[in-house]
Amino acid sequence: MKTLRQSGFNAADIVSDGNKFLTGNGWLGYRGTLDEYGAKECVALNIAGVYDGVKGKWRETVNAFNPFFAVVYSGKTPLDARGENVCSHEISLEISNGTFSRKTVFSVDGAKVTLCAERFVNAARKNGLCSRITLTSDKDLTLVIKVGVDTDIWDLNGPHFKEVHTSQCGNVIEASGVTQELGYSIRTVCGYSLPPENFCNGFGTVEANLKKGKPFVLDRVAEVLCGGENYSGISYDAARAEHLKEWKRLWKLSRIEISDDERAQFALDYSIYHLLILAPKGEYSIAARGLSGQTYKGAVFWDTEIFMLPFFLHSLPECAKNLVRYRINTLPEARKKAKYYGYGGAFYAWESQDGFDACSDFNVQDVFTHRPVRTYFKDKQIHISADVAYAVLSYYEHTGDDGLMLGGGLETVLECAEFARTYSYYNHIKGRYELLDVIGPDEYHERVNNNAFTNYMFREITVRGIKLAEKLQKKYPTETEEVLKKLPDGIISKLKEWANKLYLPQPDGMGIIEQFDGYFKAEDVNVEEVRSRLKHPNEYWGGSGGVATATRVIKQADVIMLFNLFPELFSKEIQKANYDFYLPYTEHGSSLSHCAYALTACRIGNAEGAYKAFLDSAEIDLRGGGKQWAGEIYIGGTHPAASGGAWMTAVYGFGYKRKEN
Ligand code: IFM
Repeated sequence: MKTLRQSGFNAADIVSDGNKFLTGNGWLGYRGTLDEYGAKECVALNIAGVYDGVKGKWRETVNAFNPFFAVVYSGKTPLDARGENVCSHEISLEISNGTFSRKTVFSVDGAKVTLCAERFVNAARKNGLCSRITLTSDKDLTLVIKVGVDTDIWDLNGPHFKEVHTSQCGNVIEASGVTQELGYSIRTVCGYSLPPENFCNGFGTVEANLKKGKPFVLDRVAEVLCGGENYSGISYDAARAEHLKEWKRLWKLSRIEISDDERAQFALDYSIYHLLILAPKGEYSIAARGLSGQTYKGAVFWDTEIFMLPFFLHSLPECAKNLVRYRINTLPEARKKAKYYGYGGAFYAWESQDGFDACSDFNVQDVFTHRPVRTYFKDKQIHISADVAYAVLSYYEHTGDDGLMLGGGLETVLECAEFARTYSYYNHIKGRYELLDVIGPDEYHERVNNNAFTNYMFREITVRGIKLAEKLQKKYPTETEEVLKKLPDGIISKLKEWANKLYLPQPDGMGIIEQFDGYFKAEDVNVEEVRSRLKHPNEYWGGSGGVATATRVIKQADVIMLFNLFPELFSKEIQKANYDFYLPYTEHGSSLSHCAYALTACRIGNAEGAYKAFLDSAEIDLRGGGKQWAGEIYIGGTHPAASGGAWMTAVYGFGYKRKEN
């Protein structure tokens, strides 16, 4: 498997390299940064599913203290990749085993000193991460390495720790803190193969007496520990061995080989790598920007259910179960949210932090006025509940896991359907139920009526949910009755009647499904025209006054998403007509968009379009692409939904033919 390599140093790439060279193990993510970097260079050791909020700021995932700070000194001169004494510099990521390496050659007092460092987040153990520094010189030389656990860490909405303490005991340095809001106690503990001296505030020094041509090695074995967890003290070599073994297992279960196309092979390997480093190690889920930082508050979006889950279902079903369980476990929060807005059933969090909806009513900041903009993602993007139900049903389709369906799965699906039923409005004149005042996947058009994606999704999950209930009723009448008893009386018959009468927008004479009521009446301009109207590069295109709002230009695949989720419902001709119609209006302002078009392109036989969109999705983090700003809010990081979408395109698109019309 190819290694990702990059030679030379460019300060402008520091942030995007942090994403591109990310390592992780599903619980911890360590950005692709250098040992000598600090908070300013966005070093981060991100923890999945551990949240904290600072008063007046958004709650987000917590970054742990950084165990791998190190600067090598020759006298007072630091050996720093940004310095003038650098002869060569290279970083690499071994995607076959999740190891990040750097090799920098310095010119020091007439000697050539090579600094190598490798780092991995232990795939075999949730808390662990290791690093080995190797120094070699072509002359005898004494250097000093400043090492330590850096407590000055990068945060978007921090600082998250109060009561920060550092200490040293023998070879081990520890930094601990308690989070501000929820009071989690989190420690970063790091053991060194040589004891650091001169300890002060989490840092110490190790003297390196280099003998010509003889490597000097310093190992660091770190763990991030919550509450009363204990430091394991495992050796570097033992940790390395278990880590490599686990990566071998992961690739064995997930590699896809592509013949005669190195570029596509690497792009797909890289995408799968990004999914593997996020594979949850427990009943928690995956954030929209993975473990690359705190963007989007470290929250879980529909990205996981619709774009990533398929990979896990096919490759690592035990992780898929964790992802589905996460939603089942957060059903009480979804019920609360539905109730809060005045509905029944379960309205899932648009930005879920353990079920709590972290989405703000003002999720974008205007670049001109610097004022928060009222956005309606939280209260109107109701398709999230259909996405969750769809995921539960897909899990069942793949695994036949009756136990999980009786243990919360069926309840979740029916409650999501019930939510939509209570949200809907009965149009007496037209004799049908309608879903009014919603946002579909295209977030630039807020508060629209009868978004086709939303209506079809709810109809399908309702019909399939009822079938599931009937099947379970036959197999396990008592247990199923117990489940139904927890739900509103007569829920099945009410849902049946509702689903039969729910309005499903139909293709017009040209075969086009209108994205929402009135979409065709919006200004008919393409993406480039709308882009040319921007007055600021980071301006938000949607909301009440956005450049796209009154036009047909959409942020991301919307109607097209339907064809990927329900290909059997639409003929090839309809899919093609809609693909051709919507593509020129699609900005791909979301990383979820390219793969949706890629998948449909595969189905309609548009190989060229499919291949281009596949690469746009699979290479997004290799190219350092994707929007970095929504108004004044930073939204950069990795794009695991695009990685999942690339995987789907390879498997469901290029590699697999579904039964369809
Ligand atoms: O879930 C997406 C959404 O569809 C578009 N905005 C970004 C979110 C997180 O990726």
